[in-house]
Amino acid sequence: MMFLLQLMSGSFPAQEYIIYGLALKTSCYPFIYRLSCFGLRWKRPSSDNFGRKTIMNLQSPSPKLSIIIPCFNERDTIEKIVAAVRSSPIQYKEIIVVDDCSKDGTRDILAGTIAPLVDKIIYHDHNQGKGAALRTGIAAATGDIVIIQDADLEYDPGEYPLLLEPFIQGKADVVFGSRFVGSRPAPVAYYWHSLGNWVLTTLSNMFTNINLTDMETCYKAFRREIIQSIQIEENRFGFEPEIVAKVAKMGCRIYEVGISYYGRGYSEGKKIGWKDGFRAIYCILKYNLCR
Ligand SMILES: Nc1nc2c(ncn2[C@@H]2O[C@H](COP(=O)(O)OP(=O)(O)O)[C@@H](O)[C@H]2O)c(=O)[nH]1
Ligand SMILES: [Mg+2]
Repeated sequence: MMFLLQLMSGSFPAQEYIIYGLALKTSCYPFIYRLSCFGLRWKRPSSDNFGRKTIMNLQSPSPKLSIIIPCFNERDTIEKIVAAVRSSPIQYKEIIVVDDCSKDGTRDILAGTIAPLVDKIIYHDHNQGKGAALRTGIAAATGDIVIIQDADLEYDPGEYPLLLEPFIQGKADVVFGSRFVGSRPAPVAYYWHSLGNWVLTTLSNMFTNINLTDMETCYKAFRREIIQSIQIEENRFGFEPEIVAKVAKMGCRIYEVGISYYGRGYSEGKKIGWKDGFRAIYCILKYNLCR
């Protein structure tokens, strides 16, 4: 209001302000330029980096979905999650379980009741981490779309159609399921986990220049040729920021859809911990600035 009154009365030194503004803008340019040289991306992700042919293929109403289940000591949930994946409303699917040298009896369950229900079970001979298990599983995938499905019961395979929709419409190369958008009923989650996730997502967004709401989500789906063209370097949970940085750098068309989340506690087998949070920060810096 003061600004308008001053302007109307002629007492507002408009020219001076414009000159100050221009000077400030000009002096900022070298700083912004230096930041962009340092690896930050200021341009919008492009949509033309991938061939029209593959985009056309995915306009099929029933693409084949490869579901990769990394699994480590999940004897209480592995049968339930495989049953839920089996009965998810997707016509063509391939289920690949990668066991990362479980020691709690999960291997016996996999070899017994699970084997007839899935397409492949791959066994690691020593424990390497979720990222390493995904590297193995993704290399074996043959579907049009690849999705990651944890072996716990935190995410609902009944929601795969939500994640597939942007692919089927030919709009997306990568789709993330976000636990923080949408209006579906959801049980409350740990506050400190949510806050940690927000910090990591925000930091990742600052470097990738894409506005995700849930960088750490398990539900990440990709066109197969995209995820198979990426060399996954992180063996553990650093996979999440690594893959986000890499698909952002590739200029993939990334979509987010709201999904449900039924978080589990450490007493129920949760393995990700605070050390993984520090590793995530390191990975955000490494894969955005140093590549
Ligand atoms: N292959 C493999 N999977 C793991 C390992 N640690 C955890 N996982 C799997 O990664 C998934 C996510 O683990 P979780 O502790 O629930 O972490 P969050 O869901 O990301 O919070 C589950 O399917 C675990 O079985 C590991 O060392 N190797
Ligand atoms: Mg989990």
